[in-house]
Order: sequence, then C-alpha cells, then structure tokens
Amino acid sequence: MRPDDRIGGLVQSLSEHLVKNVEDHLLEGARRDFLQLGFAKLPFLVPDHVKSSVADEIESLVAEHGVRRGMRFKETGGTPRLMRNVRHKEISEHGSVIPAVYASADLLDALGKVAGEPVLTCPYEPERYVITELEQSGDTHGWHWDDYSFALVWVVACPPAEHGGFVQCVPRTYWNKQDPQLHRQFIAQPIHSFELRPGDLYLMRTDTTLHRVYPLSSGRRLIINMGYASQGDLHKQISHETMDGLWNGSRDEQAGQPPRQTV
Ligand SMILES: O=C(O)CCC(=O)C(=O)O
Ligand SMILES: [Fe+2]
Repeated sequence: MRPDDRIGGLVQSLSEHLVKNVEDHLLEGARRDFLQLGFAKLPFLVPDHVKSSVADEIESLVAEHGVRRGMRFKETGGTPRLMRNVRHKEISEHGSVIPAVYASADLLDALGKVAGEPVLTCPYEPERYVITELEQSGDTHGWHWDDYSFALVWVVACPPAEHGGFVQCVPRTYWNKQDPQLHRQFIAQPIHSFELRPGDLYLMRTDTTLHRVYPLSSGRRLIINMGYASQGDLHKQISHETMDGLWNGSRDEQAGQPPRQTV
C-alpha cells in the first residue's frame, strides 16, 4: 500500500468509528465533565489501531528528534518544565499520521460536541502538536495555562499514579501573565486530579484551566498534546512567551543555569 493510501485509510477508519461507534450518550457524559471540570476523558474517541499508529509514530519521533529541556517561566509563576520534547516543526517534517489525524474534520466535529462550541485547528502552528516525554525522576510539566482554548492529549505511556504522572487541574481560572498568582488560585478553588493510562485521551479547556503533570518519581510518561482554537481565540491578541520559550530554547538554558528540581 502506498503511504498516502495508508494515511487516508487511517483517517477514514477514524471517521467511520466516530460515526458508527461513538454514541451520543458518551459525548454528552464527556460534555458534562468538561463543563464542570474543564477536563474530560475520551478513551472511546479513537479506534485501537489508529491509537497504535499514532503511538508508533510518536515513539519513533521521540527516539530520533527528542530534545531534553529544563525551563521556568515567570508568566506561570516560575513553575518548572523538565522533559524531552519533539516540536511541531519536526513532527510535521518527519511525521505523517499525526498531521492527518490532527486535521480530521470528523474528529473536530466530535470535539466540538464535547466543548459545546466549534473546535478549530490552531492558527499558530507551533501549538498544533507537541510530543512530551517525562523520563527522569522529578520530571514534570509544571503548573501553567495554554495560550489556546483546547488541548486533546493522547497518552502513549504513563506510570501508575503511585509514581506520579497524573494530571491536576483548577478549572475556571484566568491567566494574568504579568501576575499569575498561582497560590491564590489554589486557595480559591479545589484542585482536581485524574489518573491516566496508556491509550487514554482527554480534552481540556486549557486557557481557563490551570493544569500540571504531577512530578514523576519513576517510570516513563509519553504523550502528544494537540492544541486547538476556539472562535474567540481567532479575535484575541495572543502573545506566545511560554510556547516560544519552551520550543525555541529556554531562558534558564540560555542563561546556563540548570533549573532547580522543585515541585
Ligand atoms: O502532559 C499532559 O498531560 C499535559 C500537557 C500540557 O499541558 C501541555 O503540553 O501544555
Ligand atoms: Fe498545557
């Protein structure tokens, strides 16, 4: 089979699965979670063989193009990012399954039912997809918000919660990049925590949900984050300090200071 036919076949079988197997009550349950928590697990959204093809591509991209990073951002209160990444540029140059699945019209349509509003491909390309691997003790994607409204995260590897790697979030919070006040957000509202397993997907309202990945004590966690925009995002002035810092080199790295390993 030619590569293009294989990718076309995968996108087609994702569409058929979404139409035939993903019943409305599943999307309605996810919609309720999403409204209440800013987070909804969607393991049923994608058939197993499409998950495997995406996972295989992620594994080979991280092996070939993964770059170790350690950074902190004042815009999120100095929280750490200790991880290995593959950026949009390398994924779009060397990947084929991920870019095709990302743009599937039927996938966007299903996500729109969970979000309760249209879910659009991200106008800022570096935020479309990023692979993140946590591989060392203390690795974490520290507390932050994202610039765009939605993230669909596909979990390829994740340790049991005893070893960290679960997601925590505080919905209905607003990002003031000049003064993020993380402690005030934690005091004002409860933090919700969710265990994830390999094969899970989740959708998060990432611009108004403060979130992080609990630091790993052992094991390995590998995900791809697919970022999507709302219609409102298209009219906002969005600055990209944390994304540009994260994926183009860090201030800590540039200053030659290894980040401290704190939680
Ligand atoms: O790894 C995760 O589950 C979340 C990733 C994330 O928040 C991000 O890439 O912005
Ligand atoms: Fe995020």
